[in-house]
Amino acid sequence: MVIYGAALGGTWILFRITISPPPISYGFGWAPLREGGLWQVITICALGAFCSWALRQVEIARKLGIGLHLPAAFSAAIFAYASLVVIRPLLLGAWGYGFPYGIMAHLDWVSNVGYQYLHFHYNPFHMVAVSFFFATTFGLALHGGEILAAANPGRGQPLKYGGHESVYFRDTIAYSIGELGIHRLGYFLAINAGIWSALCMIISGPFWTRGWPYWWGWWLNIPIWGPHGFS
Ligand code: 07D
Repeated sequence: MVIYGAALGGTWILFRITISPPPISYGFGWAPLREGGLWQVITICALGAFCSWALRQVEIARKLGIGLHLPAAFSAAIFAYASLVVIRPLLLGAWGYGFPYGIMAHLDWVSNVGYQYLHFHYNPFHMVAVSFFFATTFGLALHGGEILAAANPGRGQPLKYGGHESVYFRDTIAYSIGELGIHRLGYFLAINAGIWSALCMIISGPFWTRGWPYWWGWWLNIPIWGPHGFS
């Protein structure tokens, strides 16, 4: 269906191919295939595929007798995707609020939606999501670096394990979270990145319609600044 949609689009330039959602005027109705109907079918298939994928992870985890941490983590990613193409459009009143499937098209959508709220960096939940994304990559780089360092001690040196890794961190920052702990931390950071991304979009429009910088008015208006305040 993606290829059919691309064939209807009049270009085979990879970066320009796009399959757009229906115009807002269709509301929650079905649109003809060429006018967003394909987007609707593709969205249903995508969500079906992602959810079945998560359920297969559950099946395999059960077969192996391990916890359900993997499907739980993947569910955060599915939640982030669903927040953009199902939850937010449902709250705003039309499927047309979903994002288009295309390389440049989805980037343009992100830019346009961002500027609708003047300056998206001021969205407090976007701030939290971005912080979790950065913390996740930082944590993975540190952890990956440490594991590689222990596994590559240099020619002629014995391989090093967890004990050396913990001591390395105790020596550098006076604390080691431990072998299990570092994976709990990574799991926590990464899942929160997805969850706060979803939340930052669900509130944009349905619960806050002005520019995000204005949300921070509460900060300028709190009484500790004195009788005249900042605003
Ligand atoms: C959504 C992926 C789910 C994946 C699934 C599986 C397949 C199949 C098959 C391989 C969540 C997919 C599977 C496809 C593959 C095979 C076989 C994960 C998802 C289910 N922003 N912003 C985010 C930053 C600005 C804006 C998120 C940074 C501007 C809008 C993240 C900056 C403006 C939206 C983020 C920045 C703006 C976002 C995205 C910096 C524009 C969103 C990650 C440094 C002017 C989106 C829920 C994500 C969002 C989003 C980061 C800047 C607008 C937190 C670092 C100021 C409109 N931004 N942004 O969601 O939250 O991951 O979506 O400037 O919609 Mg932003």
